[in-house]
Amino acid sequence: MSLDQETFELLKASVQRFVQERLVPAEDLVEERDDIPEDIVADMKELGLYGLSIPEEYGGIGLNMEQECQVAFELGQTALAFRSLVGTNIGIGSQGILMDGTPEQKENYLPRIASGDLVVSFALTEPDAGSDAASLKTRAVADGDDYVITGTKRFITNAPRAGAFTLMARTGGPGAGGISAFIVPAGLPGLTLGKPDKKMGQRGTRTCDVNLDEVRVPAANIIGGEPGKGFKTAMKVLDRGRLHISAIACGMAQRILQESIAYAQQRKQFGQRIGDFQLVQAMLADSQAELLAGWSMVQAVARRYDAKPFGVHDPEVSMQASCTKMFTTEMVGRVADRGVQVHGGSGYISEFKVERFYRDVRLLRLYEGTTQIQQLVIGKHLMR
Ligand code: COS
Repeated sequence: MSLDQETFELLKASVQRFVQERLVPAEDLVEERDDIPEDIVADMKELGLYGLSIPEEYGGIGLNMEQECQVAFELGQTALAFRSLVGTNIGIGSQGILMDGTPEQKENYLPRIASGDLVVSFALTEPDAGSDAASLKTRAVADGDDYVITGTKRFITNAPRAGAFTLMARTGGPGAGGISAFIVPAGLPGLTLGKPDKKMGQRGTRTCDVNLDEVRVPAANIIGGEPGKGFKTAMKVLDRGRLHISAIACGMAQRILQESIAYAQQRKQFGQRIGDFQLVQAMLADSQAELLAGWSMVQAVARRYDAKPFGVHDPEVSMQASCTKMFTTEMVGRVADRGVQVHGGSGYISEFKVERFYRDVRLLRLYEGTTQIQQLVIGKHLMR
């Protein structure tokens, strides 16, 4: 699956324009309101952003991973809340259904996910199960043709907007083999949302707990129809998500570098532009070189991802996706830190965008697997 090159270039150019002309000017409003204005949500739907990765037969745009990363790079160049809004439909919320869903589940959900009429969230993390995802406690107990689900899911991105959740729950014994992935529609009796999380950054991104108190879900909503496969589905989804996040990290590094260069070009000290001082140039040079390294990794690994059969676990590609997520998200942290440094005292003042981006990028090293989890995936693969 991929979009032909000519159409893809047109799409990329319109996303670039949209980011620069529509999203960048709205950044302060999003920061202030901690929400994305509905007219922008509507424009994002109109542009097809919710359906970037969904095949054309289900009404999406049908990008392959390499193309998705290029678009994600563009979306990464503005407040990360905009990307987050569409991110779960493009990635972690939808891909389990696309990879492992039954034909009926795909027909039923993917067209609405692609159009953005249905927002779908990914619910894996729990109060006591984060990095150790296989230890999750949410229970799904078989009862006739249904399962009755009880538990709490934590930090669920887009939960307040979600119409459905790709939700992992335990149908069997302990460990990974006892986990199943369910499609859980929002609004079922017993499903309630916690209060909005107050976060360090990424204002405008909505996250909260999802509480399930004996929520009755048809057995037909198990992704793929067969219990016990949910952990693998979640891991495959995260492999893909980790590449997407890597592209976002590179986009944001590009934006911070641009902000830093612009500042270094206009700010004068000791009678000249600070960018003419070699110590400032060294910071810019380090950021540029690391960004190039990270972006080269993303593109190379995304191509390898596309070369394997879709939805099939290739441990080598998983390991490379972890390398890429580890490197790029740590890289953007360093780029943001240098960005603040180049801005001097102004970098600590919220009027300048780098102050906000510095906080925003901190999350990239945490979600979809911390840096330490990526190290474990890489290390375990090397020691097989
Ligand atoms: N794709 C498909 N299957 C995978 C996989 C992948 N990327 N990684 C592991 N598996 C399979 C394994 O092959 C194994 O299958 P078998 O039992 O048939 O051999 C099964 O899943 C269990 O794997 P493993 O034993 O490696 O699981 P662990 O419990 O050791 O967990 C980590 C592995 C730590 C890597 C996993 O729990 C993880 O990624 N944690 C972080 C979770 C995360 O990113 N959370 C963020 C929440 S979303 S914002």
